[in-house]
Amino acid sequence: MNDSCARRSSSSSITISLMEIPQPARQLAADLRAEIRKHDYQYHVLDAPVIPDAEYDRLLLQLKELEKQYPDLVTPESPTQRVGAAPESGFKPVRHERPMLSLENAFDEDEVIAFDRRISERLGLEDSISYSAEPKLDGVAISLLYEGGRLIRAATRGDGSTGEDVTHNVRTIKSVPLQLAGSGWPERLEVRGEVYMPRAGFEAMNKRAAAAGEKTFANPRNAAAGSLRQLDPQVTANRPLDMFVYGAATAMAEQLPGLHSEILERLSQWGLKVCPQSSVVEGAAGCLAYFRELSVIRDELPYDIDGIVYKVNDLSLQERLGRVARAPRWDIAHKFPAQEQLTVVRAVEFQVGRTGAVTPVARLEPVEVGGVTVSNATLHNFDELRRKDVRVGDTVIVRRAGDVIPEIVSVLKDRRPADSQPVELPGHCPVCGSDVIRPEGEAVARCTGGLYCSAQRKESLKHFVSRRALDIAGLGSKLIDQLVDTGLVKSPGDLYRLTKEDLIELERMGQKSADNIMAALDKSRETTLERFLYALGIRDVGEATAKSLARYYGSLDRIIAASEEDLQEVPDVGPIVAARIHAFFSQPHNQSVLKDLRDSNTGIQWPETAGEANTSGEGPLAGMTFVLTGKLDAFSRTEAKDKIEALGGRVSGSVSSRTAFLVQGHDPGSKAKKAQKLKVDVLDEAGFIRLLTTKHS
Ligand code: D41
Repeated sequence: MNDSCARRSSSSSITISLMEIPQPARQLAADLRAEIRKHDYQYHVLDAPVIPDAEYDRLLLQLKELEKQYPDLVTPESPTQRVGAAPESGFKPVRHERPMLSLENAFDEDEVIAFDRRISERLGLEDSISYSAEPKLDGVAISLLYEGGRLIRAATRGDGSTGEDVTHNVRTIKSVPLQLAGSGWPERLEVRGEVYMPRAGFEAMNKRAAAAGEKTFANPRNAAAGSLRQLDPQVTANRPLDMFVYGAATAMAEQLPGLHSEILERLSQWGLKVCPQSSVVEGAAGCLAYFRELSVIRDELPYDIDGIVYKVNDLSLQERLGRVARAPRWDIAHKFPAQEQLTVVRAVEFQVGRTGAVTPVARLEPVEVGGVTVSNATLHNFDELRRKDVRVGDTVIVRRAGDVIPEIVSVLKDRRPADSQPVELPGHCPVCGSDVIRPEGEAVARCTGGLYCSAQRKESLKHFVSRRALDIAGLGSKLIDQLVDTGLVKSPGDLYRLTKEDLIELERMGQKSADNIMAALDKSRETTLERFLYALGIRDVGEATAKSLARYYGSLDRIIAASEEDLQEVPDVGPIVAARIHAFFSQPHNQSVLKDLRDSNTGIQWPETAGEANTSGEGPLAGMTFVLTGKLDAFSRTEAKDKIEALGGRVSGSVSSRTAFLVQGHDPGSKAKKAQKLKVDVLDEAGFIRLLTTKHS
């Protein structure tokens, strides 16, 4: 297509402006557009990009520059023109040239068989009928109008006769060609399809919205509809929309093939995106086999579908069948069992997980959702419970998708009992009675019971015995459950008081396994401080932090005695982790578990050392702690740290009264303020370099 012929809207004289644009520039613009269109098609329609994104961006930029230089070169179909201005008068009504018909539904196999039989009888055909079977996308039905291969209008279905003009928004969908590819399209072509939002894009978008405190969408369908209803196309352009087309119509029907499946193929050749799962099947049996096949892979598809549409493939047969009221006789939508159902909340309970996270769970009046009985639904965390405002007695919509835990989508507020009360977060753990705390700014509430809380105990024990902790081979997850359920083990110390006789009593436990476990327990008694610390399962104390703590203090008693401020001297321990460690050792329950592990005859031991904190290193900066903040010109953070350590000094992550110097670069953070408050000496970069060089010599 020659783009220079495409100018229709400019009021200036075409002859003059064409003369102003040198032929090579026009040619370059045409070439760039063809190239970009090809890559748009590869990327957005075929999902198979052939060039890196950066290369694509370069092509687009080149075209933009060219169009800036020669504004008359710009055409509405140029790939640079997807995002335009908002329509001044909102969404104008559009009368469809041919009504957008609706689909009849079939809810089970018998209805599909009856549909097929009706068609055969009506047509008086003995042979089985060929159908085009296509996934039924759960999105928004849209009509695209192409004139001379150019997209001139996009409209919603509306009531089927009149929809809304959403051209400005549909143009932003990259898989919708502004200009058809190839050749042979009818002069005026109407294409119909479904605009949808792929699940991954939907989830990412909702996550961002939730993080920004904005409204989230209940499902991809609502998100797609909401995105198309934006006045500002810039907003729509940032929404991950996509479109599959499923049909075409034109005044000159002879310009299109005679089979629906061939029309889909033709649309695909013209650069439109057709659902790749569409397939031609024979008779009712073929339809049902296809339906079962798709049911199996449904959850793996990147988009939501709510059923399968079967269409008589032969257009001349479609014609003979005609339609009833607003629905054709030649197609039917076979719906999947609903993924959402209404039910009533019996209770809201709180479950305690491994790290003490207290999670609200709704106990529901059992209801069948998509073939599975559901009686519990997660509410994720307390914020979510509050946002959805789920109360006991509420009628709610529950959704079950794939294997994920069913969740509550929303509450039907108008069915709420008059005396209902909002659910409160329990102040004490429902399992062990310890305080439940919910730090400001955190969504998760936690039981502070630690190793004492029986709900956390099993999981904590599993962590305690795990390979990177005390490494007690043979004590698997099932065994720990049994040991806790039988009451044989209540805390880690109990593990070391187990006898072979205790173990033999357990299910599926032979002599040999029991011997092996006893040996593994014995072996684990000789450990290291760092493994032991890690095994305690203190929140945010992973292997690396455990190692730092062990190396810095060298002894468990010194760690227990350390103040929050002291703990921040440990490399890589900031205020939050320091507070966690301190809180852990302050809990009476944890103290008694530790006392048990150390005092009674568990026999656990590890070598202790004086610890780096107490050994004055060698070198001119020995005993001095530095804190780095802001950006230095001459060194990276790591280089600065290496230099300090080479001279015997230490680098800490946070400022305390024990900090010798704060080294301050550009754009310092909150550490500078804290240093000022604590009257810690501050060195700028020049001062720091001077210190390094004078101490060095
Ligand atoms: O995927 C869909 N949602 C879908 C919708 C589809 N694959 N095919 C469809 N075919 C039609 C006819 C046969 C009437 C052209 C449809 C729809 N209609 C449709 N979508 C919304 C209303 C009607």
